[in-house]
Amino acid sequence: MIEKKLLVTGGAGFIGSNFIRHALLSKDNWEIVNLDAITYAGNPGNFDDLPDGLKKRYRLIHGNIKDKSLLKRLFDKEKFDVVVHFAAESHVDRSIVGPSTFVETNVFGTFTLLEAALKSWEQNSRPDNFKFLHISTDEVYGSLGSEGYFTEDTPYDPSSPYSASKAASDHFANAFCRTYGLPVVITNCSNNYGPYQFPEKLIPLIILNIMNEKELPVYGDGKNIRDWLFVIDHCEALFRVIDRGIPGEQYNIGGDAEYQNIDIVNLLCDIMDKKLGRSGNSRSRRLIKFVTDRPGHDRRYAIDASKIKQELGWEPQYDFNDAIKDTIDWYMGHLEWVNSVQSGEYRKWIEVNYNNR
Ligand code: NAD
Ligand code: TDX
Repeated sequence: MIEKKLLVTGGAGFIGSNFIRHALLSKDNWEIVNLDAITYAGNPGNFDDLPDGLKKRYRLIHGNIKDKSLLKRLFDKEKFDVVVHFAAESHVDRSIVGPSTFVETNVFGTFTLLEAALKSWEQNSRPDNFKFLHISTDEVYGSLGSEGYFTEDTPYDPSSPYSASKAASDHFANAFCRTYGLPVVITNCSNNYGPYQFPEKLIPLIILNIMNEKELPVYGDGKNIRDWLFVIDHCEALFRVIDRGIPGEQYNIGGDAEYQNIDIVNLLCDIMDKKLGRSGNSRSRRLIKFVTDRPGHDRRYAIDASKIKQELGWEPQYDFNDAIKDTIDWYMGHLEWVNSVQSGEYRKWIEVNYNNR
């Protein structure tokens, strides 16, 4: 019997499709409707290999979170228990080249979705079990120096148009909770890695460039630090928040796995060289190229995840050194997926972002 009906937005993207896949496999009483605009980052085929039995509890609706009348029809027809809002423009470099879509999708889109959810929640007599889960990022907190961690009380201080748009959407999500009582929970997660990540992001980009013996672009001095979390650990944290998260609360999620970018790139080179039989002069480290830094590049992110650990009992299960090897294997074993996402649009982006660095 279906116990929860979820509206997942952006479920054809990296984290959303891992979330849906993991939910269909491990929560047999959840039904999922995926609303996704299928931008360059969305791949409806990410679920093709799932057994038909699981896919009976899944539907894709190709549509935009900015489409007010579509949202009204959807919320009127379906009685969702939970909204999990992933849909966003998510790449910092793209937000530097073209910030306006980030405002449109991340700010206006989130606002439109919040309004539709609020109307539906009120029309259905404000059901107690309803929850709106807004997926945000640690980037809203800005940059850390060499010490300290982001807690839920760290003031927002976004640096890029991407993080500014996510911060604005978090403020609207909070405001809908405080002003109208909509049961909103916000999560702020650190950098994810794993299967199905669009190869504009550091880890899949470097894996594919190593495979194809292309330059490995490292921004600035390569010493910027990110706190990496395997995507399934993020999904498990979100399951806890759906089950037990308190409306009005915010939860930081992170992997306690801080690495400098250059160390990640070196590690990927070394692991892959063993697989590809490269040594001596053909070692992949020869491909590393330090390029012009990203403007406004945050130096360090590091999450203090003690609140979600203590209050909701979540702990990351995947060790970075193991899960990064599985991630490499996934990309090397899914070249068809890789080819399908490296469309003309992708090649255009690589040219725009890297040609004059
Ligand atoms: P992604 O870019 O891989 O996927 C985004 C998805 O949203 C795509 O399927 C795209 O088609 C869809 N989408 C974009 N605009 C839309 C619109 N207007 N209407 C409907 N669908 C639309 O992103 P991701 O990396 O999976 O990130 C998902 C969420 O998690 C984002 O909100 C992001 O800010 C947040 N987040 C990401 C990370 C990370 O490391 N990737 C870390 C923390 C938080
Ligand atoms: O070619 C590159 N070279 C490079 O040195 C790219 C693409 C990135 N980098 C650096 C920039 C960052 O310091 O690597 C680090 C990671 O970069 P990204 O993969 O672009 O991620 P980041 O900017 O940290 O943001 C990611 O984590 C937080 C996601 O893209 C966001 O959606 C999420 O909110």
